[in-house]
Amino acid sequence: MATKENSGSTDAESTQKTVNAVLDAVARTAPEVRRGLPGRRIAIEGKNPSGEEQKAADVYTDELLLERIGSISNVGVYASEERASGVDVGSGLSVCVDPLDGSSNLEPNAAMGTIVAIYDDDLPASGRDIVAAAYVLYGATTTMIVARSNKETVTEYVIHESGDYQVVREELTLPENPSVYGFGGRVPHWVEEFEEYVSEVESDPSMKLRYGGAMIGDVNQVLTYGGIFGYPTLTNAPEGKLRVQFEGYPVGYILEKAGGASSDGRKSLLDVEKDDLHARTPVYVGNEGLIDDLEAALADRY
Ligand code: P6P
Repeated sequence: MATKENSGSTDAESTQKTVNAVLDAVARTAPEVRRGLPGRRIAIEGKNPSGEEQKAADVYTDELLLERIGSISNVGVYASEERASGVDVGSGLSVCVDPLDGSSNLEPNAAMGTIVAIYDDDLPASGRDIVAAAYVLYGATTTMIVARSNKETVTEYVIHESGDYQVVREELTLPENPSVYGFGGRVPHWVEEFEEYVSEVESDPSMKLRYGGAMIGDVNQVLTYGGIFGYPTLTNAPEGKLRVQFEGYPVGYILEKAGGASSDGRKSLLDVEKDDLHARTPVYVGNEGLIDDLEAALADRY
């Protein structure tokens, strides 16, 4: 495990160099991930640390990314949703990965993603320790969205079969007029105040449902069209389903950088504090107005 003095010792320049190397490794590995999917739809023995079924594709992607990211200098720890604890790979930054977010979408051949969060501190880190967050979306094409601490805007790349990648959208910001919404969890398990909020959203004729079952695909719809995605607090799971370190922080960071907002129902996702690497949190991201309305709707609960 990287020690505090190590993880805090990287200066700004070496931090950005390491961030570039990690993002380059993730982009260049994406085509290999994609090529390895067809033969790996099967579930394997065992569960991930969150108690979820693991697919061969999850393990394959995780092992590829550990090998590529773990060999980058100034990366101290590689942690993943598929591993109980971080792997000590040297000293420096901490990299958290959800290797194949939405892998249950493999069988129906729907969108999936790889999520990366890079922290300049020990794990479990704070959302305010993020120095870069990114996600690869395996859709009709393969794209990568990147937000960095040293840049005020979000960049979208397309990744080619060769692993080369190029910018397709610079200064990506959420459209001002939102038009899509998508919320996870079973409706009978939504809390009453959330159900009322969703009815309000649904009554807006400009809003339409977009929910694909993989957060990255759904968040990318919000980033493209404006709107809100949420995996809410549930009556049978008050902390929701999504993991803070691997999903909540990085997606919250990206959406806030793109001019939107994030929340756990009360405050920015980046201010959620948990002391367990695999802790969960309710996740809501999207246009500021929609997030403000959500927090007002849930205020009576907290
Ligand atoms: P449900 C995928 O398993 C995931 O972690 C997220 O990518 C996605 O938003 C959510 O779970 C989907 O959960 O309960 O709708 O299957």
